[in-house]
Amino acid sequence: MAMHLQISLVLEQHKPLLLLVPFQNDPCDVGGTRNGTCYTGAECDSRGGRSIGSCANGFGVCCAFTLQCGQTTSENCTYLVQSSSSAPMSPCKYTVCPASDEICRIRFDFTTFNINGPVTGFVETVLTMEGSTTVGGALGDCTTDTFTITAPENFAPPLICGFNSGQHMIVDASPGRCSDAVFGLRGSGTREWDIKVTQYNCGDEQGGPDGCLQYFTGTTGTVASFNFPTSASVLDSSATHLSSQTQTMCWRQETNTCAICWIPEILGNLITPGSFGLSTTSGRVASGVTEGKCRGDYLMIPSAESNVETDAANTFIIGSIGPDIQLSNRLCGRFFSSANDQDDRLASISVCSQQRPFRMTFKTDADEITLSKLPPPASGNANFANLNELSRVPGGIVGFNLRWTLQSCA
Ligand SMILES: [Ca+2]
Repeated sequence: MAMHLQISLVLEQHKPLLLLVPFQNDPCDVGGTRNGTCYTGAECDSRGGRSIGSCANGFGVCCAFTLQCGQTTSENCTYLVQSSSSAPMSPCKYTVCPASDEICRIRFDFTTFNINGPVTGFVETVLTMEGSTTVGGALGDCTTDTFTITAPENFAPPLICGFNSGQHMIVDASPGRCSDAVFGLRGSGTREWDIKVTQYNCGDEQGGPDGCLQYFTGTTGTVASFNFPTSASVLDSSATHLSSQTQTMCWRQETNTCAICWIPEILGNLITPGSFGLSTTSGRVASGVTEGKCRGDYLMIPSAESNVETDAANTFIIGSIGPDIQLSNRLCGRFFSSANDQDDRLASISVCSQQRPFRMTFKTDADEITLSKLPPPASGNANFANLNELSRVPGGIVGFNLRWTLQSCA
């Protein structure tokens, strides 16, 4: 970071004394919800920032930057803000350029993120509709509002829409190449967002490893697919994950941790939807599915294992892979489980991995599967979990919201 010299003139005993006070242009926090960068008052003004307090023992000002639609910044710690009380322009494009050639990662934290959502479905305990439907092609598509971030010379994040407060995205940066964060807004609706943009130097562990769209630290937390209603304690039947996603999530291996486990934040059952549901099943009943039968939408977890002898809260045994445990790399279906036995896939249990680095990738294709068997059989319904993602709770359109916990080494 550039060293800055603050020059102060002090009169002492009638002789002028030039006092040089060096300080770094470090991030500063003066309370409240905004952070800034420490600059001199004049420098903050010339850079288009706003002073929100003092720093460097009063020699600098904590300078906050808020970007408007259409503007460009190369300042670290910039906010993209749209209040719900005013109508945003569309498209609203913010251009974020690396603050220096040393920047490798740019992180966008969605403190608030509310735009129109995708086409949603409605999951029924047993869907009794007759005939086939073509709704599956549109489910999860962002047909009105969209948000994208470009990442020149690198993998771009997936296109998203809907509710994403609490989520974040990190892009890999290349020297001199700017990223465009673009809101495309069509039709009516109240939108609001408050996004903090932080830049990280190459090699700064806080920025997370290259290629990780999301990066988590600490020993426990939650992780969700985009547009998941994470603020709801009861899941609505119309919760629908987005189409065409590639979401790579990475975790820091904290000191003395040797495994990571995940379990749905809302467990759910055959009547009440839980916070996991991806695609169809291999059989007619709602169950967890693994490996090659997960083709359209799935979570990829290297060497995932479910220990059925332990309860949901989990007492995972590090370094032990029992004879009844298989290692899976893909999970999908209606319950979160990688258990070897089919009976142990009729409810969600914790899934753990001892493979490092700790990571998981969420993939979805362009469509949801909403077939029904023709003609309906005499039993009255033709829609099984293996044919229709809207039939049988938990549905296959849900996506995921999982609690994760790092496990201490033995
Ligand atoms: Ca799909």
